[in-house]
Amino acid sequence: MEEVKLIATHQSFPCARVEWALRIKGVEYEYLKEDLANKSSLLLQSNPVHKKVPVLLHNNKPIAESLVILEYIDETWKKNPLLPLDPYERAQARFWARFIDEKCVLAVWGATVAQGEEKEKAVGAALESLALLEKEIQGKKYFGGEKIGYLDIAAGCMSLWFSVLEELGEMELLNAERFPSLHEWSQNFLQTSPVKDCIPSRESVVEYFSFGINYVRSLAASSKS
Ligand SMILES: N[C@@H](CCC(=O)N[C@@H](CS)C(=O)NCC(=O)O)C(=O)O
Repeated sequence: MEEVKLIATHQSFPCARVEWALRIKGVEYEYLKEDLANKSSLLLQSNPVHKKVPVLLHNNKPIAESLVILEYIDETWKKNPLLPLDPYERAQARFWARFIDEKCVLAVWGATVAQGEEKEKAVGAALESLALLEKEIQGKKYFGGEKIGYLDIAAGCMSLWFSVLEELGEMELLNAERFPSLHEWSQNFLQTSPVKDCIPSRESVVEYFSFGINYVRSLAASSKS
């Protein structure tokens, strides 16, 4: 009898990625809620390198890093494939997923916390990253075609989470005029199962990010004074 456990927090999009993938595959799992302010010894032992959630425990073997976990899930449970079957398309999906984590997320976070004269430049950098993704989704319902797949799951942060960052950072990024295809994708994505059944409330994400934004801004202010 196999055992699947997920160490996670509800407001985190890397954790949501793993939950969506497990649900698409129909894998039952136990949710181990982590308190990031007081990390459990299970988390510290399971992810000693980064000490971050999510961590998937499959028969007590830990796997960390959400994109790595998605590939593990896809290779372990074959039903409802997440990555495309064609090797070139698989490589492309992995390329864009890394782009989202390494460029887009950082650029949007940078634009959110930026203040004063740095704001315009930071928002410009975020828009540049998003424009590249707009080209990728044009003409498609989902990045994965007719169904959500690996890249849609990776891009899930662009739905609720980026929208909250836009609100808190007092900026408009992903609106329908500027990025019609990405905007439509985001609306479709939020309506799709299992996303709609497994997503944190907007209020809880606002609270979660507000803490981090205030912290980063206060560090920036004290380094200037
Ligand atoms: N690249 C990692 C990022 C994971 C990550 O940043 N997790 C955050 C929650 S969203 C965390 O555990 N933060 C705790 C910390 O930094 O101490 C992934 O995709 O899994």
